[in-house]
Amino acid sequence: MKQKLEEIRKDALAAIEGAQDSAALENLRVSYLGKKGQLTAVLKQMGKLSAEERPVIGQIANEVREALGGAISAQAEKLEKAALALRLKAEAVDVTIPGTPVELGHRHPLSLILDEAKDVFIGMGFSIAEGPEVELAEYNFTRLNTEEGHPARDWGDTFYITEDSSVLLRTQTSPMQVRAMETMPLPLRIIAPGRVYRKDEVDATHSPMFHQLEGLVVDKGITMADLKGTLETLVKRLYGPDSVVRFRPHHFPFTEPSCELDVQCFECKGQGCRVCKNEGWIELLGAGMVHPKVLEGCGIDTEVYSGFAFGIGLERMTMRRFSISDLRLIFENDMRFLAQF
Ligand code: 2U9
Repeated sequence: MKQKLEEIRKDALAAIEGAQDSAALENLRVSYLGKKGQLTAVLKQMGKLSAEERPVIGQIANEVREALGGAISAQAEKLEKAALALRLKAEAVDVTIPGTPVELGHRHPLSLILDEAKDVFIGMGFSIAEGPEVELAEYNFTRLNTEEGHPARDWGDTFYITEDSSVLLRTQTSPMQVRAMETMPLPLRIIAPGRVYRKDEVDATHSPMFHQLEGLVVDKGITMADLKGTLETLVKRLYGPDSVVRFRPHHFPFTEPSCELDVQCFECKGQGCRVCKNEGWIELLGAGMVHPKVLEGCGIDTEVYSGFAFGIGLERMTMRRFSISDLRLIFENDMRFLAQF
């Protein structure tokens, strides 16, 4: 039996040292020290020994059990450390490597131009009006001196919401200004930027939805001089102090007198070239003195107050500023186009 015990110690220690994982180690523990283990089987034979042999063999058996138990614990600790070291290596995070760059967005060219124009007007004491895009014909036309039968009211040009033509998608941001004149105290200095809608087929210069920036000043003693000074300042702030502007007579139902403002072609200084289609001048906006009927429609005494207004097509201004040849580029959100701004 002594020889058997020595044999078990030798084989077990070798097998324990060779165990590659905790499962193999547990199997070894069961096969040697378990209820049906090899060492347990030998110990069950102890009854057959003489009184002299029993204590001797018993001591050796205990030494073997302790040796195996110790070896198993040591191997388990070794395997745990190895597993931890493996995990630490596999899950190591190198905090010094550069982070994943987050692609930053940037403002759309239309927003860049709108922000610039807003800054100029806010610098001149204007505030910004907001208003509904779904509007009443009353505010979009009637209150702007655009009576029934005017071509702008045609179903072919305007997106109507109701059959009776009383509700529509606003064709200009002027309705916001009418609402402001009805509700805000005078004097008034506001700009009204926003989306407007007209029944146009999409092509390089037209879109059924586009953006306008309109402005309105109502105060005592406002004249065309205020209109011309304000708009010339806008152009010089947007296109540089050497910009040259000219005013041409025009007609709008909501302003009298009306005019259009041209800026001298930056390319040819008025000689005529491809950029300005040989005109020498580029049309930028429309404006005029607010028609007395429009003021009176808002309860404003035209003996005391007068005002001027203007309207700018923002896409047109943006295309000119960034030499964009096709309006559709502004709406298509092609990143190859947008990444240039
Ligand atoms: C009120 C009274 C008058 C706004 C004005 C224009 C001239 C004008 C066009 C420019 C390019 C529209 O986007 S566009 O096609 N607009 O030429 N707009 S005067 O006049 C107003 C506005 C509000 C109460």
